[in-house]
Amino acid sequence: MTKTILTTCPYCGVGCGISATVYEDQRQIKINGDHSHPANFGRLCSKGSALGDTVELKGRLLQPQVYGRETDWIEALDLVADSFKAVIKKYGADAVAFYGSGQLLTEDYYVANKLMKGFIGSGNMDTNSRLCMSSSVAGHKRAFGSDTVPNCYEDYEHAELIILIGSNTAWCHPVSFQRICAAKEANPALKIVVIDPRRTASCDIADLHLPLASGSDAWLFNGLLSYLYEHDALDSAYIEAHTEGFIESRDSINNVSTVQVAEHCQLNAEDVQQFYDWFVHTDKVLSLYSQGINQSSSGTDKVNAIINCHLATGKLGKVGSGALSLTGQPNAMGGREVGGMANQLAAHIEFSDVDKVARFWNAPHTTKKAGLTAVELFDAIHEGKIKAVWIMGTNPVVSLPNADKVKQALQGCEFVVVSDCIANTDTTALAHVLLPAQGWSEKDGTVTNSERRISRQRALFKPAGAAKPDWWIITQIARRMGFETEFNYQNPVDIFREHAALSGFENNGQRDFDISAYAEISATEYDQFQPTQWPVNAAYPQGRARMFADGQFFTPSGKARFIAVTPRPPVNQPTADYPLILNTGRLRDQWHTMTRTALAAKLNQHKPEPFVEIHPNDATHYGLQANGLAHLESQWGSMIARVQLTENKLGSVFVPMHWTEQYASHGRMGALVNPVVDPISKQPESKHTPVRIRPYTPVWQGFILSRRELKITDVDYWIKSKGDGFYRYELAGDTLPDDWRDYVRKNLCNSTAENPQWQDYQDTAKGVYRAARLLDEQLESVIFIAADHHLPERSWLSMLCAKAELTKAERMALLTGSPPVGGADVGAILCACFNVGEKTILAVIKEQGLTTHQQVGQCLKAGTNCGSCIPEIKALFE
Ligand SMILES: Nc1nc2c(c(=O)[nH]1)N[C@H]1C(S)=C(S)[C@@H](COP(=O)(O)OP(=O)(O)OC[C@H]3O[C@@H](n4cnc5c(=O)[nH]c(N)nc54)[C@H](O)[C@@H]3O)O[C@H]1N2
Ligand SMILES: Nc1nc2c(c(=O)[nH]1)N[C@H]1C(S)=C(S)[C@@H](COP(=O)(O)OP(=O)(O)OC[C@H]3O[C@@H](n4cnc5c(=O)[nH]c(N)nc54)[C@H](O)[C@@H]3O)O[C@H]1N2
Ligand code: SF4
Ligand SMILES: [Mo]
Repeated sequence: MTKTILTTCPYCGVGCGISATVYEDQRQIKINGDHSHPANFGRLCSKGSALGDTVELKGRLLQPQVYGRETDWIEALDLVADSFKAVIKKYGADAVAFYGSGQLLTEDYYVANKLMKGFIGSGNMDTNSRLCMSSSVAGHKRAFGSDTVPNCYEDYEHAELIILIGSNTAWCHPVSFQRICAAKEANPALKIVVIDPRRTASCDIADLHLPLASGSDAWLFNGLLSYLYEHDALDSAYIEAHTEGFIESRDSINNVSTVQVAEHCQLNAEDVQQFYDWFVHTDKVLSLYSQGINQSSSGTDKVNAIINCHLATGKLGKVGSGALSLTGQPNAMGGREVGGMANQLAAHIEFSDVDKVARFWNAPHTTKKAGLTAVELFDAIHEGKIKAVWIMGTNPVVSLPNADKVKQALQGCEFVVVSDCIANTDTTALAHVLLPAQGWSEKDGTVTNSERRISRQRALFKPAGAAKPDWWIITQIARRMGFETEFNYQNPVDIFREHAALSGFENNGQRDFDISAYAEISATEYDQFQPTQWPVNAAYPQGRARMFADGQFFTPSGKARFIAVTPRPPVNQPTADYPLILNTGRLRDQWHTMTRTALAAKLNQHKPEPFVEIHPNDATHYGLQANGLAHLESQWGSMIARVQLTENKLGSVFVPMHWTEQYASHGRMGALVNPVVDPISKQPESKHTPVRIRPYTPVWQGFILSRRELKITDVDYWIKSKGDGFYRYELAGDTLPDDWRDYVRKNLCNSTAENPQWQDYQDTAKGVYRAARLLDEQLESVIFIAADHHLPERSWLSMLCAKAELTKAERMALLTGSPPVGGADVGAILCACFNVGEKTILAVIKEQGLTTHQQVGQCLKAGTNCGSCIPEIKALFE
């Protein structure tokens, strides 16, 4: 029996609609893009397309646990409610905290915030959005008087100049990137500027890449404002009618020249000039920005420096023109709506209006003061001021800066509760109570994407094990804490109705977030909800695509505010001890701490191991070899990563944020990141930490490919990666085992009853050992050991692991690690959708004389589904 259900992707803030064909009996789904969804019109990226591979039950948290023991819901809920009550009674409400996530659904988030702020009466509800969007929120509020994203995705198709600022859209918002690529193909006059210290995949379509010095964006945009003024490019009528503070912000800038800007930002003056000229001479300019702007100790100022330029030219909230902060998480925007952040109340109500919320909720103890923000909150846990914490849908031991301190904080905390859908994460490892949450495909509710569009996530399967929806778990605790009537919801639509009603409560057009049209929504209407952009109220019953086109803002005067920005460099500058700048960010095929994407073999092929990108000259300077291992260290912590040489900026290295202790022994990069925050938004400076680097030279290196998952322990460095039908382990050791055969027997064979066929080969002088085990003609496992990183490619052997039977030639060639003559080695997989390797692509390019990625697509299908690999395919032509 199959059924087709429309739902929304649980990954990035593009918020793509999915049409899922569900095979309930087998717990399987077939994923397609939803052609009717206005965020993606049927397109999906590699991560969305691979969702079907992440719904397996292996590794799921399926039963509540208290102190390491499985139990039922009643014991777990009672324990959590009683423990929170006891702490509050003894130490006060501010001794407890919730730490939530932009991956909760709006309904979950709403009740968590209501419980903490309204009924426990503390502001200590913060969220991982603090690490993500808080600078944008603060910047919006300063400029517009409200946290409003003015523009919408349709503007991609109308813009004449698109500026990507600190955003690797190609990898992080791939479907938006595809829309921009299509817009450029349709209109070759559309110009794209990428502003990023790194050369990223997004630069592939750039007419101009400005590889500015890390953290120097405010200089660049202040320079632009000055240039607009000097070149008579202001929209004076707009400034006069719709803004305030222009003179102050212009005067604060002091007429910087493009040459000065270029010098400061370490850019080419002609390039800066070109960028400024395009801004001046283009009517429809769209700025898209993300974490290269937000994650900074002056992130809020940078957001305003960008918005200032749009206000000065009246290019805001108009068709094809404006500023659009790309939200990261699927429900980062929903979290802002419900007041998920410690300094915000529900429905975009400020603390100055707390009385409104308190009356609406009938909650006289609603907190009147903001709570602690993420970094402060975990510091307070570390200091013992917060004694009980409940973490929901986030993995702070990995993702917070100074993550070793976060780990210590939780280790020392009296009572740690974690709700997650995955059993083993670096954070669940430290919990006293684990609450199994339903994950995507089971839960039901709403999310809001980057363009303010509310969509439904719908349940596809019956709940797994004893897992419950987050809203249910939270309301059960609330009821046990004595708030039965206030949390008496039966299903998500009850909560959504209340959320909608609060948005309209005593609003009178004063607050941007107003979805009061849904205050009485019926269960059927909620079931059939069509993706809609807020506000949705009497004035805009069908929703509203763009805001502020009329020049009306939510400040007391109704005018937008210019903010005078004095650029500041990142707080911690490189020193002789820590001479390099560590930049961190995302990869195309992994989502954050990999708890879900690492389950999909397809998504692990692109980049299977934590790595550090470094310029070849820096690598030489620090004695590093390509593909060797490196030890990175900051004042706060350390890690080990594989060296990748790239045309990175000199003096700067890049490390992906994704690896955890579940998948790598030394890959948790959060340990290194400086815990410096923006004074206004309190967002951490995750893109800039001084570090040092040196080669890590173990005595041996090697890899194992095994059909069975292994438990590899006595080794100094390991990583684990799930492949298609096998597991891959990369290993390194500081001491040689006495006997490799013993080592192999211990680590690779877990049953003496097995009677495998062994082949092995040893060259002790060279430090080489290789062994392969066959079981019934199938390759069961291989191990390759060398004195350094010079080992055969994994791709051919990986392919053999997935084969039902090896040919004689393959068996003969096994221990060489290379295919027999005529056998195919596909190389590293570039196209995750169709499993096409680099070597295969290179071969057809050469054999058939191909010149475009479209031709490669015609031959091999590579790049024709999600398109995320197109930049890399194009790079092969060079
Ligand atoms: N594949 C994938 N997609 C994702 C996610 C994921 O985990 N994986 N996560 C989602 C989430 S929550 C978020 S927040 C978004 C983030 O989306 P992005 O912000 O696009 O992603 P990042 O890689 O964190 O950082 C973007 C770029 O900022 C650059 N940068 C660093 N310092 C500076 C600077 O000083 N100035 C400028 N201009 N740029 C700088 C980095 O080099 C990097 O290329 O992605 C979302 N999409
Ligand atoms: N150095 C550095 N640090 C960063 C960043 C960076 O660029 N550099 N980026 C920052 C940003 S922008 C972000 S958004 C954060 C992200 O960082 P995190 O939020 O820590 O990362 P995730 O892996 O998304 O964690 C989500 C957790 O929730 C679980 N989960 C999934 N669905 C559900 C659900 O429905 N209910 C519950 N209860 N649990 C669920 C997942 O299994 C996972 O354990 O990292 C931040 N940290
Ligand atoms: S772009 Fe990819 S990850 Fe983002 S919502 Fe769409 S399918 Fe999901
Ligand atoms: Mo994020």
